[in-house]
Amino acid sequence: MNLISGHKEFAAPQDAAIWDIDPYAVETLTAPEPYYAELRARGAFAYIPRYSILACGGYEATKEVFSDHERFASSNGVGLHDLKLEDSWRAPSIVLEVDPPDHAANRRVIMRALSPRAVAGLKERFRAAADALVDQLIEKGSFDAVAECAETFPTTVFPAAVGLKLNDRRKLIDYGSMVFNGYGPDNELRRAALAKSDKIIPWITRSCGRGNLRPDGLGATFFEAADAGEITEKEAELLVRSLLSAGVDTTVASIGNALWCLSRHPAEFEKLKADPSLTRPCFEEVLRYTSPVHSFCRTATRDTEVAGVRIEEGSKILCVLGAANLDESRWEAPTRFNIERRPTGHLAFGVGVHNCVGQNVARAELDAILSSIAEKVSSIEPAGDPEWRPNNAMRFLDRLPITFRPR
Ligand code: OVM
Repeated sequence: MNLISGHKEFAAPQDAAIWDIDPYAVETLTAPEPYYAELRARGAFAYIPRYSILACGGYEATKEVFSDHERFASSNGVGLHDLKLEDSWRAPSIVLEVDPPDHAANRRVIMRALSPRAVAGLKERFRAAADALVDQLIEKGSFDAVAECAETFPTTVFPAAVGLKLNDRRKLIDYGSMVFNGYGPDNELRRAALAKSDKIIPWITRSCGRGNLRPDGLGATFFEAADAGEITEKEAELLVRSLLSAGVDTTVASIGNALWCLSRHPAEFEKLKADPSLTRPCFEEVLRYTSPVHSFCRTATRDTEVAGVRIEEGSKILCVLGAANLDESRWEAPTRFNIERRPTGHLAFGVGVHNCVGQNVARAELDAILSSIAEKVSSIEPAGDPEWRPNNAMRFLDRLPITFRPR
């Protein structure tokens, strides 16, 4: 078997367009909408020769691949590298990078830790932290919403909720960069992120140990499951690692992207101020409109067919969630940011057995920060050009200068 970009090389299927694009070029990652549109226009799947992958971005095909864990496995990895064919830079996640039936038991342990009741218990602290931060930002007036809000808020409240004793914002952000850039090809982004391994991995590993988690945090519940014999000690540590992998960059992206949307669509912010019950629909629309996780892969477990395209066993499929969430055949005026849309069925949290298990925590964080802003801020104004931060799996900002005027 020939390996290409870490997975099995396969030929273009007969009915798929062949497209010589680099989805991982910095220009594509920082301005993806034209790539999303062209991907959808080329049919259900496009074969990309340089990586030997099939990319899909139409809503229906993307949803079909993502929903069917029997035909499209996660255990070969959700990035380009096939975890079954190559050693990875980290041990595979026991929830993200695993298939049923093993997946279910591990996911159940996380679901218990992140239950609606457990998350309800965090809301007051999230809101108090949001209020304190928003007061500070109003005091400043103009600031970089990435460094001073989007990165600050989750790296303050989330490690505290997990019960992490060794909190270090910078290391959490650098680890997130390793995880999400790690899903891409061996490009400059991936190499630069993984170059920090020597500093970050020992710290993350230590942070996930039982002794470094407070007994009242979410992480400690995994060790209760270990004590009950439900999972092993090592598995409990890996579940803490999953929280730290999945819970930081995703919410950093969501907050930054939300402030980008609201600062560029002031009429939508006016709607939010007038009706606080739009906080949650506003977040869902930010997710649909910006897709913080822009793409994840699946691997065909057998010869199969989707939308009339024959897919051979072992094919790596790049599911471009960002493209599916802007598909004009699924959404009316998809390029319009409309917080009253209520975009049920968006794929930003995935779909199927692997759909985001932390979505209640994400919603609680965004609810806290957006409600606080809607109550305290009269206008969110651009104070300079936004800069996007290229990342092999995330769509988020590097810099967003804005001004908060008090209400
Ligand atoms: C994990 C993990 C890592 C990254 C993302 C994710 C979006 C999960 O290590 O389990 O979900």
